[in-house]
Amino acid sequence: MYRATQAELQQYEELGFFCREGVFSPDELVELRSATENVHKQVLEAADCDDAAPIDLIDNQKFQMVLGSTIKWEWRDDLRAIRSMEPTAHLDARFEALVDDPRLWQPSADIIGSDELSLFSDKLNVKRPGGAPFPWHQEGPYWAYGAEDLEHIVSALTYIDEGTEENGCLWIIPGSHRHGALQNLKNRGVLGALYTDVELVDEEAMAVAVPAGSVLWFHRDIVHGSQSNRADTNRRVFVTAYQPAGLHRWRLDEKRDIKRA
Ligand SMILES: O=C(O)CCC(=O)C(=O)O
Repeated sequence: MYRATQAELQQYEELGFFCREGVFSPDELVELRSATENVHKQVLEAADCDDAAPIDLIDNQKFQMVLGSTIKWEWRDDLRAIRSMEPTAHLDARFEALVDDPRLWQPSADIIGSDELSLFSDKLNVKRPGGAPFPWHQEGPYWAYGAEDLEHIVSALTYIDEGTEENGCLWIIPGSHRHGALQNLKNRGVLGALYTDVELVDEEAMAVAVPAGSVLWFHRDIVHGSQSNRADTNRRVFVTAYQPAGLHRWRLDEKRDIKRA
């Protein structure tokens, strides 16, 4: 019913992505925003507890394990906010249900070429006003450490808020997935190993400016990143990555097959 069309599959192959607008209704978005803020509140409260795990500083960026999730905190000290966290769905039933939503998994199944899927990862990107940029990178080289079937993983980004250039929407380099895993940045600390040297890419970058409720599917090797949020509103995205059924989740000793209605 929500199957990927031939035109979408062709665009995915040629450009490494496709987008559908109007997948989630305004009422559903109200619930997803409430789920996001519920998760954010739980994490802040747990991180404030005396027995919270210590913060790890990697290249001056703050990481912390909270409630079974790896939290990447905002760079700015005055902005006490999550920048990104993985996994997320276990902290709110509405995200858990989203993982099994056929509007996400059916087109993903068509891209992967398998109708039985499992969840590879689920991540929440919360970009508050003033939230930090995300350097150019590819998922593939990062996932290569631990994925059981790297070639068959696809990401689906659910836009809980609209993405605009002002609020730090995603930027992608269409067609860059065709290069496979690209050279990473040298002499840029530990995290530089995860960032792509875009000097070596000829294709032009484009901003993915889309309304709230859209879903973007993209290839693991497409080069992407984002700028800071210069707007006075949030830019929140939930990212699910799917893989064939029966495989372990990203860095978890657990499998989670997709439940078909
Ligand atoms: O949401 C963003 O700003 C970019 C995040 C990103 O690139 C990612 O989650 O892989």
